[in-house]
Amino acid sequence: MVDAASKVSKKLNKFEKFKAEKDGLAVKSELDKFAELGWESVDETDLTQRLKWLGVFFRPVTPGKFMVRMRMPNGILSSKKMQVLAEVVQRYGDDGSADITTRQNLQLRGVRLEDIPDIFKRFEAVGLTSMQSGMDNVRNITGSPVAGIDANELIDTRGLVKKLQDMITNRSEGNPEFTNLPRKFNIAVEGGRDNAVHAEINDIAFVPAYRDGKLGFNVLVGGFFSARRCEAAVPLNAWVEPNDDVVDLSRAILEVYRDNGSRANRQKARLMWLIDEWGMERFRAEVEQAYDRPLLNAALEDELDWDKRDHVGVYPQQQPGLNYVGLHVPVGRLTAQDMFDVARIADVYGEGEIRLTVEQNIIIPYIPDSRLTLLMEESLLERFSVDPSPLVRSLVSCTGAQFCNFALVETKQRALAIARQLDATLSLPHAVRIHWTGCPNSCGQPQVADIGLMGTKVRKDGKPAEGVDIYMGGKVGKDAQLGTCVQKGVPCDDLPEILTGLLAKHFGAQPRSESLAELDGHLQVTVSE
Ligand code: SRM
Ligand code: SF4
Repeated sequence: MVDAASKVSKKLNKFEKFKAEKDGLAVKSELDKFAELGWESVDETDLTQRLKWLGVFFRPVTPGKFMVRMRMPNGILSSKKMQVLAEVVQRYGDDGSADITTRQNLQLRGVRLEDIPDIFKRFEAVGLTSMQSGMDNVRNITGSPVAGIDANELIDTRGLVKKLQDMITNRSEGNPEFTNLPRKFNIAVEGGRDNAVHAEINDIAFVPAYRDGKLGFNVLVGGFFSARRCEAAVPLNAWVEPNDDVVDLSRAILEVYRDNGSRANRQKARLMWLIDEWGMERFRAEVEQAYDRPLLNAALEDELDWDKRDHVGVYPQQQPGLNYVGLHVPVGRLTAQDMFDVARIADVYGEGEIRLTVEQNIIIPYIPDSRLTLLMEESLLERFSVDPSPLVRSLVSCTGAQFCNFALVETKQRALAIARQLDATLSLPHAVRIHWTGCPNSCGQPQVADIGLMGTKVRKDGKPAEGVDIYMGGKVGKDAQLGTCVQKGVPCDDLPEILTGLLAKHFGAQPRSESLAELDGHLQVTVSE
C-alpha cells in the first residue's frame, strides 16, 4: 500500500491526519467490539468518520440510528437482495426506511450499531456490500439503468461496472490501495445514447464512441460538484475498448489522483483541481505512464445523441415479448413494506431483478407482454405510479434536514408537497425536472435540473426562515450542460408563487381547468416519515 498522505504534502488537513493515524478500513475488524461497546463508547473518530469506510454513517440528527449506504453496481439488484434489505429496515419499525439515491443506490435508515455484525453477515450471504461507499472512496459506480435490455443500447455496461467495483473494493473485502484517496471520487460508465447517468458530473466518465469503426468509450475526467465549485468533466483525449482497459485506465487515474491530489486544502482536493494544477497535457502523460501502455486519442465525437429518458412507464425491451416497467417512487423514499412489495412484484411478474435510476426510481425488467395487464392492477402501482403527474414525475431530492446535519432546509417532504400543489394548479406541455438539494454540497444535483433549488437560510418578515437559491439552465442527455444560479435567497414559503411564474414564463405552464378531484389519483403519493 502506498503511504500517499506522507508522499504528497507535509501540510495535511485534519482528515488526512486521522487517516494517517489509522486507515478507515481498520474498523472492519473492530465491528464486534463496537457492537458490544455500544455507540456512545466508541472512539469519536471511529464512530463519526472511519465507519463510513464500511458504509456505516453516524447521523448526528438521529444519534444511535445509523444510515447504511450500499453499493449497487449499475443500479441493479435481485429480489432476494431487496428482501434482505427490507428485513434489515423492518426490524427498526417506524425508524426504518430506505432511500434510492442520486447514484442509483440504496441507503438504509434507523440501523443500530449493535446489529451491524449480523447485518453484514446477511449482506455477505446474498452478495450485497456497503464497502467503501462513503468518505474518501469511490462512490457507487453508475451505468445505464436499462443496460442489456435497451433495444438501442450501444454497450452493455453491467459486467464492466461490476469488474470496476470488484477492483476498487477487492471484491467487497476492502482494498487498502484505494481507501485513502484525497477526497471522494465518482465514476460513471454510460453505454446508452441518452446519457442516463449524467456522465458529465463524474470524476471519470466513460461515454460510448466509435473510433475507426470500432465501438468503445471516450473518457472524460474531473466532473464534480462541491460547495465551492462545480465543473462538468473535460475530455482526457483518450479512447478505450469496452473491456478490461476500462478497469485498467480507471486504476491508473485513481493511482495518479491518490498519489498526487492535494491533501492540504480539502476544499481543493477533487480530481479537477489536480488537472488544473498540472494542465491536461501533463495529467494525461502521468495517467499514460500509470496505465503502462500508449493511450489512444479520443474518437472525434461520442454517440450521446438522444434526449435523456426517465424510464418511468412501460417500454419494450430488446428481447422480443418482454418489457421493462419504470415505477415512480416519490422522492426515492421506501418503507420496508414497499421493498418487500417491489421484490415480490419482480418475482411474480419479472425474473426477480430490480433496477434503480439516478432519478431515484425503480425499474422492473423482463415482464412478458401477457403479464402487463395484471401488473398494472397491483396496488403498489397506486403509490408507485407508471404515469405520475408531470412535476412529481421528474422530482429529485436529496436527504435534507430529516437525516442530514449539513442541511439548511427540509427537502423531501417539502419538494413533494410543492410539486403536488403545482401539478394540481398548472398544466404543462412537457415534464419539467425540479431537483432539490438541502445545501451547497449539491447531492440532489440542482445544476442538472431545469429548475434546481438549493437550500439556504433567508429572512422573511424580519425573521430567519428556510429558503433556496434557484438554478436554471441545466441540460441533460446529448448536449448536457450545467445550470447556474439565477435567483438567490427565495423563502420556501414563497416558492409556489415563484415557481408558478417560472413555469409559466419558461416552460409553457397554463392554469389548469380540471377540478382538483380529477387529479386525486396523482395526489395520493406520500413520503413515509
Ligand atoms: Fe452527497 C455528503 C447524501 C450524492 C456531493 N452526501 C453527503 C453526506 C454523506 C453528508 C453527511 O454525512 O450527512 C450525505 C448523507 C445524508 C444522508 O443521511 O443521506 C449525502 N449524496 C447523498 C445522497 C444520499 C443524496 C440523495 O438523497 O440521493 C447521494 C448518495 C449517492 C450514493 O449512493 O453514493 C449523494 N453527493 C451526491 C452527489 C451526486 C452525484 O454523485 O451524482 C454529489 C455531487 C457530485 C459530486 O460529488 O461531485 C454529492 N455529498 C456531496 C458533497 C460535496 C463533495 C465535495 O467535493 O465537496 C458532500 C460533502 C463532503 O463530501 O464533504 C456530500
Ligand atoms: Fe445533506 Fe447537503 Fe447532501 Fe442534501 S445536499 S444530502 S443536505 S449534504
